[in-house]
Amino acid sequence: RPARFAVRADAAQAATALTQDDLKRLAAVRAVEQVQSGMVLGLGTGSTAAFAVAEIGALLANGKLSGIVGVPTSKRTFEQAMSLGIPLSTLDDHPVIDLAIDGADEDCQHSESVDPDLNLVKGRGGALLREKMVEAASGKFVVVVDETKLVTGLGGSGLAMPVEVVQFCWKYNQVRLQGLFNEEGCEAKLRLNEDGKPYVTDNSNYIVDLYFKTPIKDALGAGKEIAALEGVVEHGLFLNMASSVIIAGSDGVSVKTK
Ligand code: ABF
Repeated sequence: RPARFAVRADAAQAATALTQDDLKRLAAVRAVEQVQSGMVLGLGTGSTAAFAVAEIGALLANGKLSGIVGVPTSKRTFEQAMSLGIPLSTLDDHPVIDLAIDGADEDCQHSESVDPDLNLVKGRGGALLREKMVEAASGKFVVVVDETKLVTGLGGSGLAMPVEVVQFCWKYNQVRLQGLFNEEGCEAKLRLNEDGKPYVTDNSNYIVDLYFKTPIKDALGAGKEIAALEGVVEHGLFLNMASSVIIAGSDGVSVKTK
């Protein structure tokens, strides 16, 4: 299926000596330009998405936006949005979302010049399940990242690809996940807090992080195999879900669109 690929580098945004936080804010603010009064919004999680939530809160406070309803993707985002006075709801009450804005851990640049993958790894912040539910329910899902998130193949950063599993017999699933990707030199590790206790998600589950040594060969196939394991709740491969990715870098802001 041929895909149209649009990159818009905005020279006016080009800047030097911007911090990573500046870049995150630039991407987030650009995404919020798509928000219109009356929209139901998916509110992402993480430091980049938090800039978008803050911007939405500011626009509501100064009257430039109204009638917004936000559906948060984590308890953290719920707290932030509440503190900003953003009216909130749930997927139960608002199952159709107009626009979701969220960050990512990896944005795949695999075949950038021909076909934008817009495939992502998400969930290092631990919110992957609610993020995937909310973003799958969104008519438009805009991803905001700084340039450090760009990779040439998912899993290629050497950092975690998270899998949320039920607590019951989590080791059983750790071993099965390890077994799926042994040949790819993957290590499956239970995510721990600083105190050495297991990290518990907002949904009372554990996370097994998969560390690949090289990019995942077949991300679509890998996602299907992981999801087929009983006791796996969700995984952090967000494939073919994003409508666009806004990338802020030292050369400016660019937008990849399907
Ligand atoms: C969420 O926040 C997660 O899916 C992802 O793990 C994380 C990215 O955080 P940050 O913007 O702080 O890098 O979007």
